[in-house]
Amino acid sequence: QEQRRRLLAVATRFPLPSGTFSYGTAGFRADGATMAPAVCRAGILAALRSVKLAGAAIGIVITASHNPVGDNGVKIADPDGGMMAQHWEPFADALANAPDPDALLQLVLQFAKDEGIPLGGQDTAQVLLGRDTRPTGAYLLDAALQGINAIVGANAIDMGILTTPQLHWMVRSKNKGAKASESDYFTQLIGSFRRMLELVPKDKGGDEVAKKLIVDGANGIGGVKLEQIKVELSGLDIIVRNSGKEGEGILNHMCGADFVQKERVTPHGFSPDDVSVRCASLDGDADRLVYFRLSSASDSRVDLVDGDKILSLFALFIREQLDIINNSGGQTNKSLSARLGIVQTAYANGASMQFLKSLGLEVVFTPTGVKYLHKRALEYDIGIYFEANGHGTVVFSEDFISQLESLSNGLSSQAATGSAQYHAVMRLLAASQLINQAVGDALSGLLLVEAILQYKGWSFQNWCELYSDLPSKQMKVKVKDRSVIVTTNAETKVSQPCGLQELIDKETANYTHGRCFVRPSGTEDVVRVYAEASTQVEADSLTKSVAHHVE
Ligand code: 16G
Ligand code: ZN
Repeated sequence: QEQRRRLLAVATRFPLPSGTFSYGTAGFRADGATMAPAVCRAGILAALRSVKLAGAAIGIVITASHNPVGDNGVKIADPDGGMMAQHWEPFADALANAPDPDALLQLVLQFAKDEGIPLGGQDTAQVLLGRDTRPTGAYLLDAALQGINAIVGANAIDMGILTTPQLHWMVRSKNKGAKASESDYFTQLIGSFRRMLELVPKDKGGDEVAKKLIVDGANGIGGVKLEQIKVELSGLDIIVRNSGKEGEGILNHMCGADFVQKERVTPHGFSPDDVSVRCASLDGDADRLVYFRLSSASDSRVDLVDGDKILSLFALFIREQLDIINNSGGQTNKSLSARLGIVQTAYANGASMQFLKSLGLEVVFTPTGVKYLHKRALEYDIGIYFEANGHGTVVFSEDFISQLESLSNGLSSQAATGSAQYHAVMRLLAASQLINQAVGDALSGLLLVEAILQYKGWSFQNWCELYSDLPSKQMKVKVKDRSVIVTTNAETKVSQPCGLQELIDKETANYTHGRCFVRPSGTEDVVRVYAEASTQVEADSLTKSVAHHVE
């Protein structure tokens, strides 16, 4: 009775606006001012999910990532810190679109019955909440709290203004029974970064690797957090631009990882004086990371290091440590059995795939969206995934981590802590602590990049030269109904409408190294066209001619 009363009351307080919500690739997203009903319902859903999972902590993040400051959104994290299990998405959609309080109540009761979710108990659910710096954030956080509190026995914990990956990390840590506050997060990041630097060979690091790093914070939360910890990152001299301070500019406007990766020009706040300095760019909620460098002092074009090249650096480093451990013929003849897998999407530059395969690595593809890549990466002992746009991380299996731990114990009991093998084991352990295994995290990714550059004694230029990107082009095409396009094979082929794939193949055959695919966007009402070819002119022209067939 109390449960029914609360649900009806909260649904009455947040009547549905016009338009429909769809959980999409990354949760619900819309104009921030219209989001309260959907966010409130996401709160109900998160609490139900926690009840279903025996009270395990669930996360809610209120953010619209790289989208304009007026937008906002809501996303739910599962107990392992990853994205909410996909089989709950249809319920999320139904709940968000329930037309009136009665319909909402019936939907919840029916779903609870079908899923075996016991309603009405005490202390049955806990939900951690975080939000980014958007002006509608506090208002929407309140709507989420009201949604959570509409489920009897649910406890909500507001973790404050955070990056998206911080909240995912907290959920994961909490459910592992580990410390889960923001200061615990920073302690882990700073501590493991320091250990990585201590393990840099003495002949490396030094002067080749410039300590200076300029970070474009997208005027979002990532810059704020980086300012907070940068003094503790010895070995790095970090300057934050677009830090989100009063007067520095608008969130994601002419800055941030999405802008830099798509436009390939310097973000707002950079000048010709920055030429040749290593720069990084985060997005508004700090789950995307790209690097860049001003190409010349005379214009604003940049040399871009995208997610593919970050992935390649990580893969190279991890592969090297595994080789040291297994081939050093050193103190122990125990070797590690580790399945190392790389996960990319169709947007990965063809040159990156060639490079990774030339290292003998297993490379697989999934559709766009972190939820698909992450899940696939978990199938390996070490799974490395990245989207070209800078979303990505490394995940380690528990079994592999315990193999490393026992190897390190064995080596130290043999007084072999000076061996190359021991150092490689310790580097992998430190990397597994530094990288955020819940979800892609620009801050932790940035520190891992910096540690690896120092380890290798590499400049930005050395990193760039791992391989050269094939020229590529992206275009959006506005269509009446994007759902008429259906794709298969990790979005590389069109299965519907009939005949479109043949047209794409025919156009592509006219170009050397030509590759092209089209897919309906998961976040906007458009169809995206992507093409690669051996010159920029050819890539542009292939994109254009295929876009013409889509219109
Ligand atoms: C979302 C996804 C991102 C993906 C993008 C594609 C997450 C956390 N974010 O931002 O991974 O690259 O959508 O957008 O999964 P699109 O479908 O509009 O091209
Ligand atoms: Zn983001």
